[in-house]
Amino acid sequence: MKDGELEKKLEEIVNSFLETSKGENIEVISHFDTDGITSAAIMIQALKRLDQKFSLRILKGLTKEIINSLDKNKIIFFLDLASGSLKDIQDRDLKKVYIIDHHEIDVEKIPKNVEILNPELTSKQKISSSGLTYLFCKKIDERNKEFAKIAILGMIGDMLEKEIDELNNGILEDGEIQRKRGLLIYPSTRPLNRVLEFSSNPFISGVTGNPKGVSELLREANLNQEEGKYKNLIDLTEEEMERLVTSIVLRNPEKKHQDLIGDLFLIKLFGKLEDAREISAKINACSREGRPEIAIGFCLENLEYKKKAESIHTKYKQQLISGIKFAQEQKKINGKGYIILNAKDKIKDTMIGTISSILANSTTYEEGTVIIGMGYDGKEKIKVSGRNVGRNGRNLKELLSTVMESFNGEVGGHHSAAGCLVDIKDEEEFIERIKRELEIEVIKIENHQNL
Ligand SMILES: [Mn+2]
Repeated sequence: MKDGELEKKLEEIVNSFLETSKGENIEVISHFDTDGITSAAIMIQALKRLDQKFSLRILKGLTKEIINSLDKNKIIFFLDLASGSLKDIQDRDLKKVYIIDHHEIDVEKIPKNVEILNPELTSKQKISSSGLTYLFCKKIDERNKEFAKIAILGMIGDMLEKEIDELNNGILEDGEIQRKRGLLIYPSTRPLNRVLEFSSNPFISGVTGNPKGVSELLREANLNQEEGKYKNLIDLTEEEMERLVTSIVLRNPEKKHQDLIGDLFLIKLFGKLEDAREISAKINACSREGRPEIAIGFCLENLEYKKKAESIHTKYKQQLISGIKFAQEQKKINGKGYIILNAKDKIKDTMIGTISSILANSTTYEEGTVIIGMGYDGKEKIKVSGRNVGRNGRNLKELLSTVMESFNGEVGGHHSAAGCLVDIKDEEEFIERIKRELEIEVIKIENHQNL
């Protein structure tokens, strides 16, 4: 590893942990996305190997209330979260806390009793929590090398796969991962027609969710069935791959050729080579459906959980495709520089953020357009997701915060992707307020350009 400082910290924290944890109860608390799930899966297997007593909790987010309910007699091990909650952790005065994370840190001084492994403190190197957890566990016991492939899934889940080489610590070799250049559509291990039909990222107009469109595209690319079956993406020759990419670019003129091509990673799971992006999406789907324990069991290569994870993922993909179709056909509020899609109960609240992102990534709207998606949560709230088309756009976190001053609810997210929860009773008023705000913004930008 290049970064000596991070390496030193790693050594320190491993030694501290081994000394402090013997015979103690450990509570592992991790984040519910793919990076958090894979971090937890690696950690609990390493703890089992140490014969360590532990419990595991997976959270959507870490709140002050949760921190204040933590057991003061346990050693708490946070993964992929907690860097932004150090103040609250200090106030709780816990026995001993370990944190492995890569998010921003909220205090200048690390509280006593807290040991933290986070590149933000040292090299600022881009690495997932799963990668850090892997390095931690490998330092504890060389045999934990077997979890390298799980660490790769977390890198991919956090879209850090371009940094894998930077890690330079043999993580790909450790995990016996195969890499191949190709079209970034997954799963590359399944027949082409199926993969294209369910491709949401990239979203291919006229092809995603449309079997007839899929056949047309494949015919155009001169890719034909062999013995009644299309080839798997991974098995295409370079030339065939090239023709396929060209046909896709023709349908999405704004997508650049190089954005569609990248590294495909194949990992061996349950004794079979699988596309790492597909596995990562599967883990994510389980968590988003509120079943993180299935995602964990799947990462531990438990066959029973594999079946459950697959059925959740299949359902999730179908919902996603029908959500996309709905979003395309549904009448939207079309303002100047913005689109509001109020899906009501037609798109689930857990799906509305993803669908808004897909709309923002499709080539339907001009750069700078704001996409606002709204979906009911089945209780009394509406989940609102804001996304910018392209890299330049308005600050959506600020925009939603301004609108939400008139309602009750918190805003989360950042510049180009933000969201909030609104009471259903405020639906109409919220739409009016946000329209007004979006229009003011346009006027401001236009004035600015006139100057
Ligand atoms: Mn992460």
